[in-house]
Amino acid sequence: MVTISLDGREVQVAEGTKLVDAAAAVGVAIPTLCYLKGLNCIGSCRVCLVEVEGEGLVASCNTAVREGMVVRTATPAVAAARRANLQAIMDDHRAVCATCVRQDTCALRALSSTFNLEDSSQPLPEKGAWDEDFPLQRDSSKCIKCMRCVAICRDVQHCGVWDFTGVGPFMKVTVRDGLPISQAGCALCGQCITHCPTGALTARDDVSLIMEAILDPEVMTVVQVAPAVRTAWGEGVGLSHDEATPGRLASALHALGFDKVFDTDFAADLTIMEEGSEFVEFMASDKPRPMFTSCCPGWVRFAKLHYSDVVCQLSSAKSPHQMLGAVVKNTLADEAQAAGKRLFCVSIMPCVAKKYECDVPELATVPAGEAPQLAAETAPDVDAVLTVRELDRLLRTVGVQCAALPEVDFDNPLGTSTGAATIFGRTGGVMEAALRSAAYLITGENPDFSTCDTTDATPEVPWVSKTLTIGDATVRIAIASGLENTAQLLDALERGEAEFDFVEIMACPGGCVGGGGQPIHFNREMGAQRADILNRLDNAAPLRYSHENPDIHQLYETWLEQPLSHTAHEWLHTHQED
Ligand code: HC1
Ligand code: SF4
Repeated sequence: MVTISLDGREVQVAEGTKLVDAAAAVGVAIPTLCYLKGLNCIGSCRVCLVEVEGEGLVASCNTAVREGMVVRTATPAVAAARRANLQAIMDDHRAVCATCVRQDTCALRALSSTFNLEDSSQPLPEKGAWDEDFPLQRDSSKCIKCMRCVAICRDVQHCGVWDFTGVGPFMKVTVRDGLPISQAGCALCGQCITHCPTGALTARDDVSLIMEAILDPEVMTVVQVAPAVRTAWGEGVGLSHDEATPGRLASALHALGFDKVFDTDFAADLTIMEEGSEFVEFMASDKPRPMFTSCCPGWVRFAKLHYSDVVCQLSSAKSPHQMLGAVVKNTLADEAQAAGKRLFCVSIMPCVAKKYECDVPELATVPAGEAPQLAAETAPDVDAVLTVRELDRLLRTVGVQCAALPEVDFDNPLGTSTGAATIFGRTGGVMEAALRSAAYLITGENPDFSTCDTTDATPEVPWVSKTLTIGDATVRIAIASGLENTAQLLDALERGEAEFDFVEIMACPGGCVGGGGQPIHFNREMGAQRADILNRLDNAAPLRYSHENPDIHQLYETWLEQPLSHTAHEWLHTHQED
């Protein structure tokens, strides 16, 4: 341990601790913009300046404690220097706060009022050219060159999409090698968006598409919400985690005017039936190990762009929201037609890559005579995807008083789900849900929950692994979240240093609870808090095994026969060659 004096207090912290963290440990919050603990400690914005006796002003994010250091964080000289640095940043930022989607979560805006900054007297930078159809949007005129996107994309997500050119005042953050963003290897995880301190990086806004559909009397709008949405949607509309229940979320979606409000959790149970059955067949085959989960589109896109050799080992099961879209388009077509309407499916997702996934051609249901209800030869299962941030903005725009809403059930028959489905939204959850049902399929008995427990999976470790005995079978599993962790796991598999039968990958650290479409916080504990909510919902659920969902049985009886049937393949599995 090292002892320093901080604002006259004696503070003891571990060797190597940065001054900014030593101060935080005793409740002294030093303002920062470019800093990301353990990731981006470059001292470039110089907003975190503090005074060190004998040294003058230093950036507290890249200065480690030394024995006997005397540090002052709150003096007029420190404040004046921080303000001057902030003003220089503001002078080069197109501060159009009134219309910026990040106005409530912009770190620069929050500091600008604290430090009483002035509007820039210089010509505002121009917004650079960008592909407006791409789900990830960038406005370079709002970039403050903090390099957080560069660090997160390179070091946590293994994609290295962002780079910079020039130095000093001429420095610019760019897409690597001057490539168009669509060709730069972006997995669309959205982590650069949630780690950007300003409005420079955002997700494509699709709210107007949904408003048009809701207002069109000839459209039957169907909405579904992902597992991880229920943990976070209240954050952007002023509800506590306790107030923001799934029942109030269903109510809020009705208040927005959606005709049917379904739950992606239903389809997560369906995914387990299909993927669990696929896994049981896979275990009896001599196919190359492992089989990878395929429900995370950021991971699937990453595999296609960066590790194409493993694409053939992905489960062919579509992701739950695509499955639900296919079920809706096939089973509600007659009802919509009788009402003289066309179906429009909307998914509310904690994810940016889902905006891309719903446009992937090989995920569309191909009727080929099997599904004559569909008017078109091929039609998207899901017509539009909104992030949780867009949902929250829509609720605020429409003026839905969420706190006053009653709690209601999701509509049926596509609204019933089990606890197994709920935990899809955190790292390890898909694996755990699949094992609960795969064990039943193999042994005819439900396994003990502790056998399948994956709550030790965290974003911090490259992967967690276990070897389970299920009946006569030995099953080696691994779980990774975050794409750098994923890359390390794939490299170990490639080198023969690890061997598994079934691997779950989630692109975002911690899984969908930390998704790139979730409300933005600079509190890195938030992902774990949201995961706890999912675990609590699972523990409290009356049904906790996907194969016990009665409405899933009904769906098979009425439409699909059994898992992996011909119709199940038509509706619920990808039709890709690669
Ligand atoms: Fe996910 Fe999924 S768990 S991918 O992480 O398989 O986004 O929540 O919706 O579809 O169910 C995201 C979450 C989500 C799908 C499910
Ligand atoms: Fe990198 Fe993910 Fe951002 Fe794409 S979305 S640039 S992969 S951090």
